[in-house]
Amino acid sequence: MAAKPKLYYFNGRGRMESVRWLLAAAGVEFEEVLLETAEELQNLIKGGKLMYEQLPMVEIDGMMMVQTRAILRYIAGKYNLYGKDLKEQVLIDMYVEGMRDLYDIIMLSPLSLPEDKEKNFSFISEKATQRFFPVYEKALKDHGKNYLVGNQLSWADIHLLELILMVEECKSDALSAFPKLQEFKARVSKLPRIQKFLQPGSPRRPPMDEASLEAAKKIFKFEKGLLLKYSSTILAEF
Ligand SMILES: N[C@@H](CCC(=O)N[C@@H](CS)C(=O)NCC(=O)O)C(=O)O
Repeated sequence: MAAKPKLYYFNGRGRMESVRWLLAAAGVEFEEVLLETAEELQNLIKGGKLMYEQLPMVEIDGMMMVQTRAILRYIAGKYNLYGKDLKEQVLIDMYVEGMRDLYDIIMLSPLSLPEDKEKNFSFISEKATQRFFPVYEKALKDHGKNYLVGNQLSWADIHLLELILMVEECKSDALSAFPKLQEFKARVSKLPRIQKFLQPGSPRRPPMDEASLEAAKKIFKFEKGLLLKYSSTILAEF
C-alpha cells in the first residue's frame, strides 16, 4: 500500500489549507508534520527537503513537493479532478487562478493591523461580490450544469467552495445576490467526502486567530501590517 502523503506546515490554514481540502475531496488520508519552531524549519532546510526553503511541502509518491499550486495541480491530476483534456484543464486553471488571487488576500488578512481590519474586510467583500463571484455565477447559469467544468467535480469546484466559506467568514451574506452559487454551495457541501471534511474533528482548520498567528510567527518571519502593503500592490494592479 502506498504511503500516506505527509504534509509539512504549521498548525493553521495558510497555504496548506487548500491541499487539505483537495486531498479530503479525493478521499485520500494524509499525515501532518506540524512545525512549531524556526529551528524545525531550519532542520528541514538543512536536510535539503525544501527547494525554496519555504513551506508548504508535501511528501508524496517519493517526491518532496513544494509550491502550493504545483502541489494542488499534481493532486488534482492524480485523483481525476483536473478535467478530461487540455481545454478543460486550462478552464479549471483560469477559474482557480482567479480564486487564488482572492484567496491570497483573505489568507493574509490576519496579518492586518487592527485599524486596517475593517477596510480589508470591505476590500475582500467588494472584490468577491463584484469581480469573482459573478464569473462563477454566470458560468453555472450559462451551462446549467452542477459543476464549473465538464459537469464533473473538479479542483475548481472544491476550491470555489473553500473560497465561498472563507468570504462568508468576512461577510456572512456574501452570496445573497448569487442564487446559483447558493445552490452550488449546498450541493457540493453535501458530497459525502466534503460533508465529512466540514464536520468538527476533521483536518480542516479554523480561521486564523491571534494564537495561530503567534504559532506561525515562531516559525516564519512576518510583520504586522504586511497585508496593507501587499493589498496596495494588488489594488494598484486592479
Ligand atoms: N509560492 C510559494 C510561497 C511559499 C511561502 O511563502 N511560504 C511561507 C510560509 S506560508 C514561507 O515558507 N515563508 C518563509 C520564507 O519565505 O522564508 C507557495 O505557494 O508555496
